[in-house]
Amino acid sequence: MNVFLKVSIVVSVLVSSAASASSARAVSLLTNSGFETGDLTGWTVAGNIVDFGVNRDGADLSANTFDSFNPSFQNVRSGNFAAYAVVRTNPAERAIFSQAVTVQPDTTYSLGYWLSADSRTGAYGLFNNFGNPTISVNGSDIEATGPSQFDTGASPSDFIFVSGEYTTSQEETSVLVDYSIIGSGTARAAFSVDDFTFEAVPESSFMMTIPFVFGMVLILRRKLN
Ligand SMILES: [Ca+2]
Repeated sequence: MNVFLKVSIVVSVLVSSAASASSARAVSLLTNSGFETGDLTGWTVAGNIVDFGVNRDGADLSANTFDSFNPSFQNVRSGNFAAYAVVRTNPAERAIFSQAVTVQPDTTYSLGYWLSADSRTGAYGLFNNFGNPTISVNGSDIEATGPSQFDTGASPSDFIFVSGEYTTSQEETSVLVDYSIIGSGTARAAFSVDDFTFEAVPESSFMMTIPFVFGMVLILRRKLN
């Protein structure tokens, strides 16, 4: 085996192991993030809302929603359960799902939730159409992004992701996170929410492994020469 081939093999092994390390699934720091206890264990839900809770897929949510939207049902993205909230934008009725989270200082986290609506309406608007869902940490809003609108549907693939990022201070070891659900303009609609996230953004990106790989190549070349 020539020197070039040996170096190539070492590089490809290092690159593939680095790539698999950075793609490892991050762990959510939330309790009951997907509502698989079948209830709101771990969560505080506040806001001027008429109806919220946890259900299995397909449960009828039409009791407090606008007639034109009905029938409205619970949608579940993963597992057996998801939460729902009946809300509107004007007058504002927000459902605020909150948890205290233990964090590491000086660390960047990804915060988000999956949102869906299984009802008769074709689509709902978000972000400057009918309402802006927000995520806040210790009472201050962070910038949340997601699709500007989404289609209604009964499938797990009909959920859209609303998310933002937060970097803790040098001293921060605990934060209070509020995920606010809002939507549908002036009429009450039922929204399903599942798989809330609060997880560290991986630091070891592929780009950061490149200097390490080239350093190893230089060392190997010297040894092999
Ligand atoms: Ca779930």
